[in-house]
Amino acid sequence: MEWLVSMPKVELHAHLNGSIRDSTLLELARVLGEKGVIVFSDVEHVIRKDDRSLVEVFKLFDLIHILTTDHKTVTRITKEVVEDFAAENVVYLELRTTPKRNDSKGMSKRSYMEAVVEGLRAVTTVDIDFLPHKLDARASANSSSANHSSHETKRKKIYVRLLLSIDRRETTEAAMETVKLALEMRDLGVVGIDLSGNPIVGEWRTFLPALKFAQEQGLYTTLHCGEVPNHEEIRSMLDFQPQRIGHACCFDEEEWRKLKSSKIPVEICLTSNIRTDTISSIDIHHFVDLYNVNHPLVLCTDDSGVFATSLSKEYKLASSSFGLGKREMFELARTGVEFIFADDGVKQELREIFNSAAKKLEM
Ligand code: 6MZ
Repeated sequence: MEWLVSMPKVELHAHLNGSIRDSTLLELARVLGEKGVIVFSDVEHVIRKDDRSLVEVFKLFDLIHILTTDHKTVTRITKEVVEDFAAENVVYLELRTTPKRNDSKGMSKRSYMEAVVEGLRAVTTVDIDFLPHKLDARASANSSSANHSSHETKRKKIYVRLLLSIDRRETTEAAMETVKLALEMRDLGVVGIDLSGNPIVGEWRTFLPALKFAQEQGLYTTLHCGEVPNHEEIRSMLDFQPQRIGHACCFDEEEWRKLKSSKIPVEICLTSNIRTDTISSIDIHHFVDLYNVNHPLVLCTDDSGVFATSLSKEYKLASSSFGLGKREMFELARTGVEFIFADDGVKQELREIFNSAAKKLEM
């Protein structure tokens, strides 16, 4: 396990509000309990529980959102989540979150995202690079992204890019607002759009106009696809040709064929799929089939807080369940670099990080 922690890794499917430390959630719940907003004893066991159905997971997210949706807390959890990923040698993190409007807190989708960016700026345990490289170097002074400074100080460094999530509960207009916000925030490290939320809620045609617009404007897109067996939707999503998809659990034969010929990379979240019973047992997980045919895939955590996991644990689970050795694990992590949504400069720097780690770890 230690070896898997020390190995560099890329995380491409992590929801901000799903990745919060339990200790932070409990602290926030206690404070709201004292204020009489919630009853602490009612929510404590919900937070501590780590085995939930897919339906229960979305109820938990509603609770988490009550605890976290104010600007200060959004900033805090962003900082903590990035630092937690960096602590286990995630060298590139694509963090996704749903911009939220909350009138009672004076929060707009934009101010929510500004609080997220504040959180990135507040990261202290590692150097963080979150601004696109083509920008004026002066603008990225805050991000400690200057290469030489990280070499000189030999501090750990993490690249972070943001994806804005459209929640399946949203209307076409709300989805469009998120895409426009993503476009406005490109120079703050927003690289793409995700479609997520309760898979039994909402219809593909509601989100399509916003997703099409995102694609036309050159934003990358990734879709939660096939968390439930909605075959019409799965086929429409594959036809849409997103740059990546998440999960791909409930595909039929025809959909597997379509996916494999499309070469669309799949974000695989093993623990999440097992815990939510989307896949009944790890030994029948589609990871094996995709891995064996060399389909592009990347191991991810989904919601490391909600499912009590970490990226190293996901690699450990894959290694022990599917009999993969160190070299295979390292190569799996390394190929993830090819599916990131950041610019080629970042890709190249990550390739170099993996090359030098390969030497150090004698791969
Ligand atoms: C679908 C999921 C998810 O955006 O508030 N989310 N959507 N399937 C999943 N698999 C279990 N896990 C998380 O983070 C929480 C939100 O991410 C989506 C849900 O919309 C959830 O409310 P943010 O930071």
